[in-house]
Amino acid sequence: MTRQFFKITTPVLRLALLLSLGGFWVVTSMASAKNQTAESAEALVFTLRIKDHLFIPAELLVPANTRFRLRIVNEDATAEEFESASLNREKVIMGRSEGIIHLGPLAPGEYSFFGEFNPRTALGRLIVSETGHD
Ligand SMILES: [Cu+2]
Repeated sequence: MTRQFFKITTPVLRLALLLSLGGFWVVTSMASAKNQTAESAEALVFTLRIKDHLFIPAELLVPANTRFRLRIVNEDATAEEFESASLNREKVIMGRSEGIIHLGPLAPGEYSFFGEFNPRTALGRLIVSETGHD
């Protein structure tokens, strides 16, 4: 039901959505300018939920060329494994618990991931977008 919301096709809309979601990131990145400190990178967190063997949102917008943490909250009772060949990551998240994956800096593009324990339903991707640099 949130699918329409995340099916953003134009770069301008994607950028607008990214900026609205990443307001916190904008503040921290402006503060650190080009020499991003470990501290500001640690402050940037994006959350992905697992519910009914689906990733929510199925498309997650994140900034390019920036380190960030992907927090994965598994609301299902059963374990799931986040897996992505393009991100070179896999992590088991037990039922009703959460995990953190450190990612980036990533080049702009789309990086697919899936839940290895429910590969037909648990599908998603990171949309990595450039934002206007200073
Ligand atoms: Cu695996």
